[in-house]
Amino acid sequence: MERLKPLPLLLLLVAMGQCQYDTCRTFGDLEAESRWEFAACQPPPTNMKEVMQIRVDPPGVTCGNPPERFCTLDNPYLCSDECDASSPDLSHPPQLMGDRERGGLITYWQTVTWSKYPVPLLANITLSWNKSLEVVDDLVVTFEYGRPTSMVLEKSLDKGVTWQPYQFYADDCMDTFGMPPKRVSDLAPSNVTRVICTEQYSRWVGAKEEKTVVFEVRARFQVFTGPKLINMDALYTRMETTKGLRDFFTFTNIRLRLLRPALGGTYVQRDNLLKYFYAISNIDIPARCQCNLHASSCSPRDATLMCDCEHNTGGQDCERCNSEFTPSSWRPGTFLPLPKGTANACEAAQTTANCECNAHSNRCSFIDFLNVVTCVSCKHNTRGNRCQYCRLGYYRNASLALEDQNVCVECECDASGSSSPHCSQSGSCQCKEGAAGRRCDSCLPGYMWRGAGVGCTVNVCDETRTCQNGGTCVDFVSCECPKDFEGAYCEQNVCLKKNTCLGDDGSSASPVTSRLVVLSLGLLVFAFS
Ligand SMILES: *[C@@H]1O[C@H](CO)[C@@H](O)[C@H](O)[C@H]1NC(C)=O
Ligand SMILES: *[C@@H]1O[C@H](CO)[C@@H](O)[C@H](O)[C@H]1NC(C)=O
Ligand SMILES: *[C@@H]1O[C@H](CO)[C@@H](O)[C@H](O)[C@H]1NC(C)=O
Ligand SMILES: *[C@@H]1O[C@H](CO)[C@@H](O)[C@H](O)[C@H]1NC(C)=O
Ligand SMILES: [Ca+2]
Repeated sequence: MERLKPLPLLLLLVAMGQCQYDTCRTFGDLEAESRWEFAACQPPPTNMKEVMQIRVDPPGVTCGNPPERFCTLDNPYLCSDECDASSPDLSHPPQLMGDRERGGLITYWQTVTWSKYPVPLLANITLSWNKSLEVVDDLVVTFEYGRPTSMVLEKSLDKGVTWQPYQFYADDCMDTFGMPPKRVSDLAPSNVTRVICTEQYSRWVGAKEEKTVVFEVRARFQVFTGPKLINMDALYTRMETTKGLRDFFTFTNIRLRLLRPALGGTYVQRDNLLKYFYAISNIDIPARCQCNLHASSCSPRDATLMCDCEHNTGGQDCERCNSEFTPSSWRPGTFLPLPKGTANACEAAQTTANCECNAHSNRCSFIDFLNVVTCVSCKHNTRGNRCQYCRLGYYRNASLALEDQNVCVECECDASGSSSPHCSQSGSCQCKEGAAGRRCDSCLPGYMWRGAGVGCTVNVCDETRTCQNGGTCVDFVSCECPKDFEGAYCEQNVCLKKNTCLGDDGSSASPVTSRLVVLSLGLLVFAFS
């Protein structure tokens, strides 16, 4: 890997600010060789206890108001300790669960004692960030004076609106929660997100021996990566492809429901209830901001953590496109292909307009609440919100691509022969009676084109509707009859009508005509033939 000198580095930084780039990169110093390190975009992990809001329920469960003496399980007869909320040295407020301890001094939150036994001694500790986070290592809760006999770890994904159990803890899982005891090491890739009850952190081993209750994240990762977390790529691939896996490690709030304090390995002793209480000195939450793989940092703004979104995304979790980008082009970034991932940047409205609008418009407008794009001013005789249809009076040339400039062909329906200027998808115009052809510019048999404004009219006489008795069809409109005949088809013999035929030679009457006359005049005429 080539060492980057100061000038190229500066250029790269400038370039980064201007261009879209596919990956987040940091300038790493690995084995004394400085180089760019490419990785999927995610903020570095931090201990989120530094920025958590702590709420303890019920109100008044914190000791010291009024001041109270307490004993310990290790030595229940030495009860010289006192909790007094009004004294800085003797108070144990909730924020001591998240403080930085200095000089080896352990500071802790502590509850009232179980003096109201047998009413259960319950306490809820709710930790809130108002931001979705992704846990990256074990959550560790440190209990002074013994770990609870039973408790539930819960989480919320929606800022505290709904909650779900994360893990159950009891010295007897079956007895307390009706669940068989499990360990995370029992889990396989197929059920790594199963909510289990564990007895590992609740059995009495002495108050000073084991102080921690752990939610094992590392061991769950190891199901995919192997025991030394070497194959992180396998984890990232799983994160991409296994539904619900990322959600499992994501939360906005964590709640500890403390259900029963440490009992010292025996039954509750009613004669000394001052030794039963909860005390927590520390809660470690190693996590990172969940930014949908679109940010490499996360910072507090107005006391709320916000992702510093890249890739034209915005919002607290980079969960949408910035306003000048096409909303529907939003995708989360991905870890794949490993190791750099794909940015899936939001697309600019101008560049997407061309493909969203089938190359017939370069302007879109967005209807935000419908999350749809509508193309503006479709050209090339197209219409529709994606310019995907032909304007009325045009039809699609099916042998051309939708993006072709000539895709819409004018119907050219003949104004005289058509009843509408619009045509069907195949280009057929709607013809008036007697008209025919795709454009309705010709006539059916028996009809005659009469020119603009008229179109086709039915023939009065033609080859099938012949003029009789030697009459001539003039312009398909009328029969011109010989002397002595009249009627539309010259079918009437004038002398017959006037009874003047005897004086004529009748030479023009052919046998055919005679028979036709027979048909029309009946028995009276029959006598003449
Ligand atoms: C703790 O929270 C649960 C809801 O998860 C609620 O039902 C319960 O009453 C709370 N307990 C206390 C002591 O506030
Ligand atoms: C929580 O975060 C949202 C931003 O997503 C912000 O609008 C809101 O004010 C925050 N609420 C509190 C209580 O800080
Ligand atoms: C998880 O799956 C493995 C293998 O399929 C099985 O042996 C184990 O019992 C399961 N664990 C739980 C908690 O269901
Ligand atoms: C449709 O497009 C093809 C290919 O360019 C062309 O040959 C044909 O004439 C077009 N048809 C119409 C009706 O314009
Ligand atoms: Ca502390």
